[in-house]
Formats: sequence, structure tokens, C-alpha cells
Amino acid sequence: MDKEYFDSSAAKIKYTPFGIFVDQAGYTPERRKIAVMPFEAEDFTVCDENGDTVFSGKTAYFGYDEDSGDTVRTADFSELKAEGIYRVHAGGRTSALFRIGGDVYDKLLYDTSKAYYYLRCGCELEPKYAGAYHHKPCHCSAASLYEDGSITLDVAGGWHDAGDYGRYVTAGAVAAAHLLYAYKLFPNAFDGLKLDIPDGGMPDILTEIRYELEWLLKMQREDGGVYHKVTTMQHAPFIMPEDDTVPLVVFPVSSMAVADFAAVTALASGIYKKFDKSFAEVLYKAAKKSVDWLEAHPEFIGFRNPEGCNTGGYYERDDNSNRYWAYAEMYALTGDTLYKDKISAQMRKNFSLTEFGYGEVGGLGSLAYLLAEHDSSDETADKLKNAFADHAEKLKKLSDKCGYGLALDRMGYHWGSNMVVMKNGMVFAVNYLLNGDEASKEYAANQLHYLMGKNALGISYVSGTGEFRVNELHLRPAFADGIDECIPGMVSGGPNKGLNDPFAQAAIPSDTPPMKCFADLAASYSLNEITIYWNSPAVFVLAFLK
Ligand code: 9MR
Ligand code: ZN
Repeated sequence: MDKEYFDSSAAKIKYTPFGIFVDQAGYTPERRKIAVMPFEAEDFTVCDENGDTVFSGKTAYFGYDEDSGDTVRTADFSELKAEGIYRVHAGGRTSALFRIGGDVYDKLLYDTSKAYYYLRCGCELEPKYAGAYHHKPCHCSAASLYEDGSITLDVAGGWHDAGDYGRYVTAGAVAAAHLLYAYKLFPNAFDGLKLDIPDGGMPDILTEIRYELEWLLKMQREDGGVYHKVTTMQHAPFIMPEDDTVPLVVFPVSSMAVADFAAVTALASGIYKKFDKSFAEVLYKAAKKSVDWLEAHPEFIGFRNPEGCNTGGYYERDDNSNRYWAYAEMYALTGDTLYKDKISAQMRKNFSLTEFGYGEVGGLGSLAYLLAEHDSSDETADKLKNAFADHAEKLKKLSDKCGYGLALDRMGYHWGSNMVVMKNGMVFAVNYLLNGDEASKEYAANQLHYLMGKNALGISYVSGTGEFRVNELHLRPAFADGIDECIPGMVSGGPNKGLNDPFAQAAIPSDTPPMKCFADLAASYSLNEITIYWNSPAVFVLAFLK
């Protein structure tokens, strides 16, 4: 892709100047604090901003860590609770700066949430809200139907999906759902959170999610079918969004899109009721229409990119988890036991009940069911709670055998592995909330620590936070705007053992251990892209930990 843009950057990979790896966003005072070092050293110290030693201790030998190929030691300074700015030192090496404080997640939650505003499509990003990253309205022209080019639709709005300018219903519904659940479960994290976006008369996070919901509503057909995506036929070059003016195409309905749409609009209806009754009603009617469409169309209608189109496919092999999620949200919203039967029927099919992915959405359905009213003898509820508990126990084992505390199995180091990392954080958070498992809280924090720098490359995978952090993200406006500092709050896809693009292959030897299969290169879409559904599980985990 666009090789000429990137040739110059391929040699520019930066490696961390630090030898000891910590969470560069910092630690809240009560949380465990463990630095990791891939070298021999018996003693370590923690120094404050003035270089004064405030803590000293002995390192612990962990041993060989398979995923990184490192033999590591850990330095536990959990007892240090005083607010301040610090570095860890050992064996002549140091860590990046980090903070201890009750408010360490404030900026990160702000940034990762504000990221959605920067991804808005179909409106101007005003300097007042976007600062240096402002740009003119983009992708506002009418789009034509792939199936009949003479029919045009207004589908302006929503968020750009990722580094590209496509807008995809399943991806958008799932990202919005992660954010809506973050709000629903942890409202205190958002009630006072001002995102510096146009005011919508409700908590800013809900205003921002509404921007996506309004677009989703435009993607629904009169009969309840929902179009799979709207994109150009080919990905745009690395230009600003307003300069991407080739025709927009609306692609056919898929049953995954219909189901995810029904689910997220039902979920949203329940949440927005408190702030805007008529919007909640619009959402409910839309959800109902699509869930009825699902009933009328029991067969799976998948999606394949037609010839000549190279934008995202978001293929799925079946729609089992999607339909489950839709019925569960309708049940949660209406209490109608009709949906309970449909949920049971769906549960007899084969899919995970605890996944929070963009394709496998069973975990969202389970969450909907568990948060809905049901009596204490409800067997389905027990089954779902146990499924989350089992999932969390498996993840704990993985975390315990990783030198960096990461709960990722080998298969997890694929394209967008950081989504898996944060989804695992979500499973821990849910297990804490629904099963009262205290230990899950610390495990969830550990997944965030990894994301923020406690990893084999010592890099913070979120733009704008951390002394050594990603900055060359595969994100069209961030490349085209000519501004050195990347738009903040963007979660990079992260290590990908598959090295699925030529730039990754050129930069990284194929025998590299999975946790090190990463480079901060704008060219590499399989390592360093961003997406709306990689940010959203991070927002969820941050809201939980805050
Ligand atoms: O996130 C998707 C990743 O899991 C897949 O491996 C990859 C290849 O199919 O596609 C990713 O999704 C991309 C989408 O199709 C278009 N927008 C950018 C997404 C991230 O690269
Ligand atoms: Zn746009």
C-alpha cells in the first residue's frame, strides 16, 4: 500500500532508551507496583524527581519468559504510596518516569475518550475543540447503493473506523457498546468528565457516543435491514479526510450488522432514557424493527467484499453470537420473556459467552442478561456468571506465567493484539463486578500496566502518554496533518506475530518473540494502526480502575 509514502520511514524505528519497564501512566497509591527488568541485578531503588532515593529493595528472579524471550526479574515497590514522580533504578539502568497518585488515570481516560471526537466524520473538527488537529467537514456527499447506483442515501456522520476512513456497522456497534457499558457500569468515572466537545446536554461521553448512534440509525433500511458498511471502493491515500472526495458506496445488508445494530440501539435506548426520552424512543423503535427483521430472516447473511473493493470486510462465519446479543439487549430493555426463549435457543448454538470482540460479541449479550432483572434461581444467570469466572481463571494462569503479568496466550499475538489485552481486562473487571472476585481487580490493572509500558519493548501503546510512547501511528489524518505530535489517546494495535504487511516484514525478523513483534511505524497497518474498537475496551478498563 502506498509504498512511496513510507520508504523513508521504514528505517526509523525507535527503541526505548530505558532498561526497566513500568506503567508510564503511573499507579494509584494502593495498587501493586511491579517493574520488570530483563537483566541481572540484586538491588533496586526508586528515586523521586530530585534524584533522592525514596525506596529500596531486592529484585526477585522470575525466570525465562517465553513470549518475550527474556529472562526477567521483578522489582516490587508496592509499599511506596506517596504521591510523586519517580524512576526505578537497578544495575546502572533506569525506567521511564511515572507518577503515583490518586488521579493517574484522569488524563488517560480523557484522552482515550476524546479520541472519538477526533475520529468524527461528516462534520468540521473546530479549532475550539480539536486544537491543532482541526479539519474541515469530510465525507458529507451522498453515498450510492452498491446494489443500485441510481439510489443515493445520506449516511454522513459517525466515526472513522480506524487509520482508514471507512465506517462499518458491526465495528461501530461494538465500539459504542463497550463505551455504553463503561458508562452504565462506572457512571462516576464519566459524570464529571468534560471532553471539550460540543455540548449535548448530557454527560460528554454520551454526547460522543450519540454521534455514532445517529449515524448507525442512518444505516438502517426501512424494512429493518442494516447496511454492512459505507466506504469508498478503495482505501484513500494518506490524505486529510476532507480531501478524500471519491464516491462513497453503501454495501449490502448483513445479518451481523442487523443484529449488532439491534443490540446497540436497544442498549442505548435504556441508557439515554434519562437524558432524552424522544431519542430513547427512536432507538427503541429502530431496535425493534431490526430484531423483527432478524425473526423474518433466520438465515445467516454474511458479507464478502465485492470485486474491486479493498476496504475492511469484517467477515464473520456465522451470526450466532450477534443474534444472541440482540435478543439479550431486547430482553434487558423490555423484560419481554419472548426474548428469553430466543436467548435459550441461541445459547444452544456454538459460540463463546464471554467474548467482547468486534465479531464474537457473546460477552456483550451475557452482560446484558446479567444486568437485567432476573430472580436469584435463574439458571441461565448462574451459567453466565460461571462462564465469566472460568474465563477469568484461565486468564489468571496465563498472567501468572508471564514475566510481564500479561494474560495473553500465544494465539493472542495477532493483528490488534492490544484489543485482546484490553478485552481480557474487561473479563477481569466483569468477574470482579459480578462474582465479587477481589483478585481480578489487580489482574485487570496488570493488563493496563502492560499496555502502558510494562512490556518487553518498554513502550506505551497509547499516543500522548508516557516518556517512551507510540507516535507514528497508522492513522491517515495524523500522518497528513504535518504535526509531529500524534493526536493523543489513540491505542495502537500492538505486537502481531503474523507480521501481516510488507513494512512489518521488512522491519522485524520472522523469528522475533511475539511480544517484540512490533514497531512504531506509520506504514505498518498490521502493527501500528488504531481502531475505534481497540480504544473502547481500554476506556472500559480505565473507567473500572479509576
Ligand atoms: O481489526 C481487524 C483485524 O483483526 C484483521 O486481522 C484485519 C485484517 O482483516 O482487519 C482489521 O480490521 C481493519 C478493517 O478491516 C478496516 N479498518 C482498519 C481495521 C484495522 O486494521
Ligand atoms: Zn470523514
